[in-house]
Amino acid sequence: MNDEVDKGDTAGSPRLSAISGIVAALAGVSGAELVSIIDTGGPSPLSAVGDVFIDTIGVRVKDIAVAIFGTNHRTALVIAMLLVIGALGAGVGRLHRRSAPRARVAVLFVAVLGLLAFWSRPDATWWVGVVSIALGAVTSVACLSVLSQRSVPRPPAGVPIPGTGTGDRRGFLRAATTISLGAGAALAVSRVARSGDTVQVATGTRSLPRPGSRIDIPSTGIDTPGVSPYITPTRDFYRIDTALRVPRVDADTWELSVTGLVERPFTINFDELLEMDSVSLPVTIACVSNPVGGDLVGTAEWQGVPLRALLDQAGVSAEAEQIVGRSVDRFTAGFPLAALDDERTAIVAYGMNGEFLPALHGFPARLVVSGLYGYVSATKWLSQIDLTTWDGFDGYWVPLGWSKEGPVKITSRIDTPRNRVMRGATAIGGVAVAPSVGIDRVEVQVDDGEWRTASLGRVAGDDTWVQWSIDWEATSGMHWLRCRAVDSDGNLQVEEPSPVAPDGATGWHTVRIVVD
Ligand SMILES: Nc1nc2c(c(=O)[nH]1)N[C@H]1C(S)=C(S)[C@@H](COP(=O)(O)O)O[C@H]1N2
Ligand SMILES: [Mo]
Repeated sequence: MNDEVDKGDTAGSPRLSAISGIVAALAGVSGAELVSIIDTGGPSPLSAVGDVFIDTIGVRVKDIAVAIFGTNHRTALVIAMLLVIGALGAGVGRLHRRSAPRARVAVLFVAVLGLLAFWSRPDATWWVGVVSIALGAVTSVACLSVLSQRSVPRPPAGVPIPGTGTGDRRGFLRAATTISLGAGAALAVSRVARSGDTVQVATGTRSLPRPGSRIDIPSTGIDTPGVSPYITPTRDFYRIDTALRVPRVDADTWELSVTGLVERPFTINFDELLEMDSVSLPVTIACVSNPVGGDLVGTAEWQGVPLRALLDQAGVSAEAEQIVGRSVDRFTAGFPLAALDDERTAIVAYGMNGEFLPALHGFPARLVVSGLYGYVSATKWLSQIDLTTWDGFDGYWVPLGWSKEGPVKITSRIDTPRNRVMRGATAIGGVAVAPSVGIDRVEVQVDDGEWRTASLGRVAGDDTWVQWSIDWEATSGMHWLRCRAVDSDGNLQVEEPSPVAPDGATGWHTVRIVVD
């Protein structure tokens, strides 16, 4: 079992060298991540590299990630980065086996690249990058030499001493495990130190103003267990964005400007926005990446200023055709000005479910537009509303192959049952979405049976999804349940399945249920 170690190879086996390299790389990266928390307001080395990747080569990240992971491209990116770090580490480890100085040069090279990425971030403090990445590199080199010492078997001194190889392997394993655990702990600490970024926001002494008009949340009358609540609690609300690190915007210095094809461009600060007449109402928003039956959709009670009011204040020019939202993190999303013609709900929101927006959902302000997918409309960390012609600008996702217009498609989802139920009287239930139009009815089919019409919950208006439920006398065995919705204009949800790209998935949600 000690074949490799005992081959008389004085430099340790290639496999152990590669492992040493991977462990040393992880130690270096987590060391750098840990040190960088001296400035939680700035980037971490890993997030900086990820951001650079997204800004430059990562143009297809969303497509790839949707293909591999379904929806979450940030997870995909982090996993990809870890794989790359591991591969680089393995390479450096093997290089170290032949030449320790060369391995050190390789580490230095990677560190310099990391530093350049770090410095390229607008909110980076230059010396934090130097200190954290230098310490990370030193950690990595130190771990490399510790591990390589332990991966070299003692030279056979005439008579092989039984167990020697094992002892070496044990020493190596112990060191590698200790370092890996330390690296894991360092990563965990740095994540915790930065986790405040994702929820806390400094709202100063401000409190949410009283909305000038409010649409109250009805009691929907659907209490079927397992059906999604009408209002999605903020902590359960889906999150999609390209931000590896959630922008932390200072409410005291934040400004929103309305620019472009307007007669009177202007800029307001947070307090001025809060002073404007506001509305509060529930609106469902959805992600274009939501697969059939998926949960990248939610309904919150949004409070904010109608986009119309801000546009009227600026005086939209006749040539304007597109409203582009720009974010402090350079994300952009654009939709037709004509989308507002039918009094569609479109607000610059600063409140979500009775509180200021959490950082994750766009503090201090974001756009919420009923009936348009988030990628063309729902700009978080909003800093600018820019009016242009339709051809004058393409939002972030458009050049990446996503449709320029993104109306939300009619969808319906079975929330319950999802796997097994007991035989007898039960209920099938879920939600259906056609925001800004509204749902007329939801129909349910069991196996090849008749389509039956479900009862619908009460809604606050056409801007939200609707809960639905229908009784079912479940008989033993396996069953297929399907649902489909019809919107208030009489359009039936599309049966033909299509993928999320380029403009949203279609197909009737079907679940297989085992009845005991
Ligand atoms: N600044 C910024 N805003 C953004 C995005 C983004 O990547 N960056 N993603 C959009 C997309 S694709 C969606 S679906 C919604 C999601 O909003 P939520 O995370 O609050 O659910 O935000 C939109 N606003
Ligand atoms: Mo999205």
